[in-house]
Amino acid sequence: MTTETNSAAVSRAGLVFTLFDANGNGVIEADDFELLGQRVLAVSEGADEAAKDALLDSLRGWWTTLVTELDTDGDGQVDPEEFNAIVLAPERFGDALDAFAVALPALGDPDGDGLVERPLFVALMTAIGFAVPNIQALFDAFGPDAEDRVTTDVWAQGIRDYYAPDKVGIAGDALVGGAAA
Ligand SMILES: [Ca+2]
Ligand SMILES: [Ca+2]
Ligand SMILES: [Ca+2]
Repeated sequence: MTTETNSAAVSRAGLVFTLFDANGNGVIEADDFELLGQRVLAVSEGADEAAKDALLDSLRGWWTTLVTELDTDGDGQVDPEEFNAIVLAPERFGDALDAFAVALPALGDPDGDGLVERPLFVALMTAIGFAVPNIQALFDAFGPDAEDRVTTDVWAQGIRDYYAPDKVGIAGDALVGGAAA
C-alpha cells in the first residue's frame, strides 16, 4: 500500500465519519444510525416497506460491526481516532458494507428495473449528508445513460470501492470536498 493510496482512503474515511456522526456530537453512536435511517427513508419515494426495512437493518448491522471492531476503549462510541482503523482492515467490514451497498441503491430503484434516475439519487445522497455538487459529479462519473440513469449495480460497486483503501482514482473520490478541483 502506497502512502498516496492510503491518504486517499483516509480522506474518504474522514468524510464518512462526519456523515455517520449524523447528530454532530463528535462521536459515532447507535443514535446516529437511527437518525441517518430516518433521513434516508424520508426521501425514499415509492419504496416498499421491505426495502425500507432492509436499509434500516443494514445501518443497524453496520453500527454493530463498527462498535464491535473499532470501539477499542469500550465506551460504546466510536471516536475519530478509533474510526481511522477502518482503513487498516476493510475486510472486517465487508459483510456489513455489502448489505448497505445493496439496500441503498434498492431505495433508488423503487420500480425494480435496475436503473436509478438522477433526482432520486441526489435526494438519497443528500439525505446521507453529501454535498449536492459532489453528488452530481459522482452521478456523472458513474456514466449515466442517454436518459440520465445509472444502474443499481454500478452504484453498489461505487459504494464498495469508496471504502476500499487499495483503490485510487475512483468515482467516489468526487465525494471528497475539493478533491476534484
Ligand atoms: Ca454522534
Ligand atoms: Ca470508543
Ligand atoms: Ca428504476
